[in-house]
Amino acid sequence: MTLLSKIKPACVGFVVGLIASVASAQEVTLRAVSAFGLQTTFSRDFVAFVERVNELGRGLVQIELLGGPEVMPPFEVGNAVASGVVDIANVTGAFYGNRLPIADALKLAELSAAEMRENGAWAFINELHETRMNVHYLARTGIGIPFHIYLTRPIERPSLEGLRIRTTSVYRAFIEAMGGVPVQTAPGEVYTALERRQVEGYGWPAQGIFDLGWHEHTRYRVDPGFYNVEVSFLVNLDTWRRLTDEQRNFLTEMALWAETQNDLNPERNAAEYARQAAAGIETIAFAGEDARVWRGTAYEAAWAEAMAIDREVAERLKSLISR
Ligand code: 173
Repeated sequence: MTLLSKIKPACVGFVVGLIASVASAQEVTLRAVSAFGLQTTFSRDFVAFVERVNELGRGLVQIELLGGPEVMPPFEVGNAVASGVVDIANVTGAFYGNRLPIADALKLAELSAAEMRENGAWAFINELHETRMNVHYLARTGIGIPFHIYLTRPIERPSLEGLRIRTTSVYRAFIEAMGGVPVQTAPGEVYTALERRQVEGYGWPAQGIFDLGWHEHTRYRVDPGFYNVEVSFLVNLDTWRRLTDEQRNFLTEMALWAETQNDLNPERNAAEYARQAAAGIETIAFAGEDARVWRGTAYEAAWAEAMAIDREVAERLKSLISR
């Protein structure tokens, strides 16, 4: 053993102890980004969370929200929070498939956030994020909001044969199973893709199509919706470990508060559907067997994709997040 390797552990212990004691005495400021525009629907719960943290966390934890897609491309946000370029992020699994492909399957959850925390699903999801992506899984929002396919031309039956549909990993397997052609874009590119007629439709949740003006180019929404929106708060794991117990507990408490916002989603969905109807967007409402095929195919295609990504993890996830 060299002299250096003998003294190093002692030094590291001393320095770590020093940082921890400083941290306990000082307020820490976390740098945050959102994968969605700060003025738009899927940043709303995160912005409210940040405001609450900054109000109630004085002297303990503050969050500096740097911005949305104008400061970082949405598909880069996972890399940034995993590597510690930022400390905390508001992002969806579909945007960090490069880091943790199975995270896209979180859209298949049928339970409330509280139920998932209770039955071990949250612990498993957190373990996947901590061990495979170096992030702590802090909160899940979007539960209670289904996804839909929106179109510029009508369909008569549950088929997307020959249609180019804007996608992310959320809708890709479903669109393909329905005979459509998926075209991947970030949300910021949907308007232009519609305007230039590069796509005849797009996948998006029940809420938010007015945020970036897409209603101007949307004629139809297909019902029923499918899956459950998943937008989560991730904390860089090294940052998380450097915090004191008090800081971690406080952030967890704030995360639980953020998850109570999910209860507002049925009401928010209803308001959004009414607004779509008022804007002249017609509903193509499949019923009976057609509805069963539409929704059933969405779930079958997505679970098959999850099983192909990682069968063992997908099976366990399925048992934990299904009703
Ligand atoms: O961009 C998307 O359509 C997408 O994947 C998504 C996921 C969660 C919320 C909103 C959009």
